[in-house]
Amino acid sequence: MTTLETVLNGLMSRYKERVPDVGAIIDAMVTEGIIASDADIENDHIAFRTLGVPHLGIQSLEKIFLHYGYTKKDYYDFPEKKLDAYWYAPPADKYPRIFISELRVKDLSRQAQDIIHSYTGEVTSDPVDSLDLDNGGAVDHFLHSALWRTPTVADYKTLAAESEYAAWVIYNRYYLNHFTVSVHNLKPGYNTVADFNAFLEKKGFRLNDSGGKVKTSPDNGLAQSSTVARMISATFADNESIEIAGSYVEFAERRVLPQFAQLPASEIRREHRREGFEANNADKIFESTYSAQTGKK
Ligand code: OOG
Ligand code: NI
Repeated sequence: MTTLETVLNGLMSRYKERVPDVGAIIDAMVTEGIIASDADIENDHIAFRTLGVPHLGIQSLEKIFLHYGYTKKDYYDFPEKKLDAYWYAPPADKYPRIFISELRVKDLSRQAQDIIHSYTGEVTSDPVDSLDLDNGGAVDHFLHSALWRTPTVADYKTLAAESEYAAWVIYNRYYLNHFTVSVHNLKPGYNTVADFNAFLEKKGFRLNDSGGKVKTSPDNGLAQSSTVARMISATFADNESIEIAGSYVEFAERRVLPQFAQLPASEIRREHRREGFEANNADKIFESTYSAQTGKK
């Protein structure tokens, strides 16, 4: 196994343990006869959230994946949510793309900034710089260990009132935010996001409906949907426990580009389909962990 595979497998196994919908969706796909096993699922991309503070944020986390051969691609701006994001193309088609976002902490209120800095101030140098990136076990451990003390419920709630993204990261850190089932190579009846959504809802999964259940790019090339993150019981400082949003699952359909429309289906590969992401789709997908979605009945 390559170092990258060790790191990706580690991310997926913790994520599966924490997000019951992952196993439940895979099981439903097997039962429905869509796939034979989870090995048949193409992972379109995985996503991380970060805080834009000294020594952390995108500039720190991205070093891990750049080291494994990922290439930094387009920038996306989310003015209302105060986020920056980039996507990264993998070194080979068998690996997922990566989407990393970052909160513009400087744009928050003084109070929210002070809360965030009281935690992230414990990090006094870039932790990725002292990691041996060729040691997959060490990187896996890093991605799943605390960089700052466990937050208090009060701080979590104050942050959530201003930025649900900030609250999510202060507790969940680099836990995988989602993985993404690529639907366009599945069998007919399931190979569009609209059809796959119908299957998911029939099986009882709840979809994020912010901006509609199917989010489509203006060029019509990229359609996405996502489940609503389930609430998980989280232990905070002083052993206080409350329910907070965990992670979710996303679904993506990358349509064949117009210039390749004449290619026979058997010749269609990744490079013939719509690449990258779409800020308007992403803006709504972020809300899969927001209370407006998780709190809906
Ligand atoms: C990421 C939301 C955006 C996409 O594919 O556009 C996204 C997040 O919730 O952190 O995943
Ligand atoms: Ni995504």
